[in-house]
Amino acid sequence: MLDQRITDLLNEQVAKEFYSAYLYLAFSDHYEEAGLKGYAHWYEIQAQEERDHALLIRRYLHDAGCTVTLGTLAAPDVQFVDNLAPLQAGYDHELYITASINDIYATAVELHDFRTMQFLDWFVGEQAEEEMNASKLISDMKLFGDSRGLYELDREYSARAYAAPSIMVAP
Ligand code: OFO
Repeated sequence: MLDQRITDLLNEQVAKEFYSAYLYLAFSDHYEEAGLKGYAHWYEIQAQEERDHALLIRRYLHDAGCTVTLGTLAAPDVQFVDNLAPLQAGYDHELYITASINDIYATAVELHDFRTMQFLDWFVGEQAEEEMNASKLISDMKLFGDSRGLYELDREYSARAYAAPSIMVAP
């Protein structure tokens, strides 16, 4: 069993990860409707990854003998003024998720919950990667986002392949 504080924070994180998936699906819808199918695809894959993160935490809670409590998801705000806006919102969202993971980690340190610290190590690395990816999406669009460049970037993002998280055990 885990400390109730950790259990509560991890349950909240499950909802945040599912919300991330929901948010990125909204981004995907925006790009689909704007005719940018590569970006739409990229965010569909990102939504899959976020769902995986939620499931990993859910599995960790179950395996630790804790109760899983699913929270309520809000509808994402999808009023984007241009094609750059979702990318900027995505970067801000990743910073928020990183802070959330760090808060759980800090609580685990305080409680000497080494098991949860070890579990969260993968998420710490994943957040670093996701912040970097989100930042690159922005700089690429700013640098190359004229009509021809945007066409090429869209083609590039259409090639993203889904890969399950390395710590996810195949069913
Ligand atoms: Fe769940 O990885 Fe980012 O948000």
